[in-house]
Amino acid sequence: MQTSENTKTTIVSTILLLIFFLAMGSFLDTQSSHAMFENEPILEGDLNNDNTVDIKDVMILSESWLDENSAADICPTPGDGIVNYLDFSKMQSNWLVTLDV
Ligand SMILES: [Ca+2]
Repeated sequence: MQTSENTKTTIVSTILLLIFFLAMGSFLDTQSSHAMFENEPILEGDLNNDNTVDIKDVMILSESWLDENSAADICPTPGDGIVNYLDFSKMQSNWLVTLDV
């Protein structure tokens, strides 16, 4: 019973975070489609390595929610052992950013 409630709470929390994340993204200015730092080789939050942080990356992170030892564990660098709101936050900071390669 407790596990079922925890699972339900986790799912609801994940959905709320996803909605929040998407809402924040819609308000972000797409001022630059390029990386902020010219020599930055890695775009944090680009979990599928297509040089853009977008909904595909959010889906990967959501599927890894609360997982340990996941490639989606990107914050704090080099990861803290769990995929959680810190990783969502880091991804949000690069939302819709695209690297020219
Ligand atoms: Ca990507």
